[in-house]
Amino acid sequence: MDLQQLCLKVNDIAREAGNYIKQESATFDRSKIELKGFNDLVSYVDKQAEAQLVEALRSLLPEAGFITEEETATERGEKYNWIIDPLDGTTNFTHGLHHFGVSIALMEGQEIVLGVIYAPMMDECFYATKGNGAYLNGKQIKVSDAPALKDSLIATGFPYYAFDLTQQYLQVLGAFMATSHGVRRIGSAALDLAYVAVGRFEGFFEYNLNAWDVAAGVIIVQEAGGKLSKFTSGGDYIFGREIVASNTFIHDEMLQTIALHWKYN
Ligand code: 2AM
Ligand code: CA
Repeated sequence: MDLQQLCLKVNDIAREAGNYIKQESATFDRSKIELKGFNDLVSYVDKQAEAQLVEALRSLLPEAGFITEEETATERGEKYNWIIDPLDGTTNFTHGLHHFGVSIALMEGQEIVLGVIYAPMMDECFYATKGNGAYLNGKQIKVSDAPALKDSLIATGFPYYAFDLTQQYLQVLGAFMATSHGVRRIGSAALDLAYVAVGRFEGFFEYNLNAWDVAAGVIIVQEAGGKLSKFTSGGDYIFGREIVASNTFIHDEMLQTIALHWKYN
């Protein structure tokens, strides 16, 4: 299979789902929100977009299985699995904010080999395949070359459940505020990672994430020259529920800043 050709087809599939979400955003009202759990929002738009993606990806690569946020498809593939978040940034979407996107990754064995993130309101499609670089709308992208945390803009996500860790999270946040250009919280982990890849942010950290929030972003950051880990170095940052992404140069400083206040029980 030619991964790069496959990736261009996945670009089209992500754009199609993204355009559906964009179209729905014009008329969406909040009475259509359903709750999957506390603070866990979903709507018919998430579900419909996911159903479209699953159908299109299934005909593209019939032997692949699925790990998806809305669980439209749950069968696992022997070699290949798609990891999909049809709408990352649902809270933004439901409030009329434009930062949301479609996130699609392909995992071969345990390794991500393809990632596509499409932000329909900005018409930005970020994508990468293993060993072939990272791209935004057809142009190759690279992480920022800022050498130090003091020259960096850092992205994060606030805790929205498991609030027992909020106090130590806020201490880490305070430490980044005091040592960087500033901290941003845009509400889509997939776009946070894409923005590290394209050099808008130098770093990103968040805990309590799912594989579908980060899988596509991970390979896009890697292929753009960035670095990934858990809050301590290494680890399974795809299924491990916490992630640090950086332009590489500030990675150690980020881990040191987190380690000042982050305690595991
Ligand atoms: P989602 O929109 O697909 O659920 C940002 O903090 C990340 O956490 C996003 O990728 C978002 O993915 C996820 N998330 C889930 N519920 C959230 C909530 N209530 N508030 C903020 N982020 C949430
Ligand atoms: Ca989602």
